[in-house]
Amino acid sequence: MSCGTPGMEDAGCLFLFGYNPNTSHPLVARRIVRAKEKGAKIIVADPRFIETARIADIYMPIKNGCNIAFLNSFAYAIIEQGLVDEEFVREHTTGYEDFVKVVQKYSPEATKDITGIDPAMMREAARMYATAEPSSILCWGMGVCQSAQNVEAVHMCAAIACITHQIGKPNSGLAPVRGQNNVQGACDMGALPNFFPGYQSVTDPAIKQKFADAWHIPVEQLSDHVGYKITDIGHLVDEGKIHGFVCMGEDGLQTEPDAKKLKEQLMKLDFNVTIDIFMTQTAEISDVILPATSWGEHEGVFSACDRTFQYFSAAVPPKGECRHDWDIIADLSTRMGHPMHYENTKQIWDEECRALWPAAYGATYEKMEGLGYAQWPCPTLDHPGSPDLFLGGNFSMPDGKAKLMACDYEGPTEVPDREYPLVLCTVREVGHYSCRSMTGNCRELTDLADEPGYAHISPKEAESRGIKHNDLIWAYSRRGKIITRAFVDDRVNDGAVYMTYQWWIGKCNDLALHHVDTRSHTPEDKYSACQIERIDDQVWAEQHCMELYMELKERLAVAADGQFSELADEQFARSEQESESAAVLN
Ligand SMILES: Nc1nc2c(c(=O)[nH]1)N[C@H]1C(S)=C(S)[C@@H](COP(=O)(O)OP(=O)(O)OC[C@H]3O[C@@H](n4cnc5c(=O)[nH]c(N)nc54)[C@H](O)[C@@H]3O)O[C@H]1N2
Ligand SMILES: Nc1nc2c(c(=O)[nH]1)N[C@H]1C(S)=C(S)[C@@H](COP(=O)(O)OP(=O)(O)OC[C@H]3O[C@@H](n4cnc5c(=O)[nH]c(N)nc54)[C@H](O)[C@@H]3O)O[C@H]1N2
Ligand SMILES: [Mo]
Repeated sequence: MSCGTPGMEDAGCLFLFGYNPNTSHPLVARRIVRAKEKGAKIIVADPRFIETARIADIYMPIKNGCNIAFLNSFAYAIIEQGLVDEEFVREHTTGYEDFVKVVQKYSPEATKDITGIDPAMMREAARMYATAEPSSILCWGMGVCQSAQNVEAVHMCAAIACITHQIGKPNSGLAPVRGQNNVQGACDMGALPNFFPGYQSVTDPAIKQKFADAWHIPVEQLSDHVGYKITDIGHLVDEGKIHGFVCMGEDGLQTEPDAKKLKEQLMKLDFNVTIDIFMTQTAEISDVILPATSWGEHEGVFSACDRTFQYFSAAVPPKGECRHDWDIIADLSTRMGHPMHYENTKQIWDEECRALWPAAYGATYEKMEGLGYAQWPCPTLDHPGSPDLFLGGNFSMPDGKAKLMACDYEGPTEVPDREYPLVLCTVREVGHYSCRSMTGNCRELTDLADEPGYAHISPKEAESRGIKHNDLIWAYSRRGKIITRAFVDDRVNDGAVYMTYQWWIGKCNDLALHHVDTRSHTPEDKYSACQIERIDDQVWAEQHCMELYMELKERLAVAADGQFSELADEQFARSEQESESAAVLN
């Protein structure tokens, strides 16, 4: 993000494009409510009437899969109404003429059928965003990232902020409000195929030398090609390019699209290791499971989406054979011939992060403990951290200018047809989390919502199929067929089915298309074609659903027992006793 999350409260306009904070990030949602209370304008563009739409000044009911057409048209409406900050464009950007050449084909009238947006509303929204004082923030989420032309849509969002000068000043710019509590941290620390920690390229010779020196190894030992991406694992196994796989904190058989096919592919691996805190479907088919500690059992640093490092400490000691992730990695490395020894996370932070990444050098444990956080860039020990990036229009391209980019609209990959007439759009819900290994193992949460989960459909789609609210239904696509429960919902558009990817029985990833973009290799989870159908015998369906659920739970329990060694049993008993006596002492 170019701004800090707290600063969102002080913007003049927040534009939410494919982002549903009330469900996904309640704390950010709260900031948005406060911004509204302080007088900010809110624009929401989403195919669903999401909760924030209720407090929006303009709600734009876009059609699924329209992003590039919408953004081009939004930019068109900015240019057409004379809302471009020409001086800022001249001084701080390049590529404006080429940008206009693309965008000028997308008048609100020309895109109306693709976006579903009335031209007058498009112009009004463009005015509201471009003219807001003191700043506007364009927020996006998975509605952008999990669509076709996702990288291009991000380029467009950046360009729109630049041409209106709604970036480069406090509390402005771009807020790709990232997913998990530490997805930003994983990227910061180099858990990406092309970067060392701090976004330093694995193919840059000088950078390689720096890391080789720090790790006391000859530079030749560092691979000079970019690694594979998670969404490529399946087909690379098929192609014989991958034989072994270590999977840390991911349950691909629940969360990757076309999950059935992925299972067949992972079964072909010669060797498969899972490092997790629960028995998952992916762990179940692994040769080895290394049990890790959970957030309450370890300490470390999380980076929030706005580049804020936050130190957190352990609440309880680990149980049984569970070890910290960092300790597992260090041990694996040592056993594979590169000794790695750390005493604690502070040592890792100082040696692997601060010493090697200039923008994090000033973010010491002491500072995080004192202030509670440090926000990068934080280059020196006395630096307070940086809530805002690009102040004064200083961008990170070599010439210091932002490069404006636009492209033509291509549309989604698998469009509805007669056989599969509905758009399958997969999203989140507030009560359960991602692969549901954590929330699905929590009784209070499963009491609130449980298998097989829900498919949200409009009253019209329900009625035309004789489906009633809460009925069990079939949902199917070219890739699979599952049972789920109908949620008849007047907040969703006709022609689409919204499923959350949490459910193990109502698993939408058995239906979703595996298609990734060429740059980031992110799956197009927001759009594929499907059909739904009523089930006449609801009593049978309830029974069938329950059987499938019990069978899966039983299988996972058996798999977990098989992994639990006698040694662990003993240690577990001991640590139970210890924590009981610790509790008594406390
Ligand atoms: N309770 C809970 N919270 C979570 C998670 C969870 O599983 N449970 N997961 C976390 C993770 S990993 C992430 S990444 C974040 C994601 O959080 P969000 O980005 O909010 O994710 P989604 O709900 O998947 O999608 C956002 C919105 O995109 C809209 N959308 C669908 N199609 C389109 C389209 O074509 N164009 C546009 N512009 N919008 C479209 C959807 O209707 C939806 O409202 O949430 C995090 N928070
Ligand atoms: N159809 C569809 N599919 C999607 C999405 C979608 O919108 N639609 N969203 C995608 C997105 S944005 C994301 S981020 C992914 C998320 O998908 P996943 O990453 O697969 O799911 P999570 O539930 O976040 O967590 C993965 C695993 O980490 C384990 N875990 C938790 N804490 C720790 C720990 O401290 N150490 C270790 N080693 N393991 C731990 C959990 O038990 C869990 O099994 O799903 C993606 N899949
Ligand atoms: Mo995510």
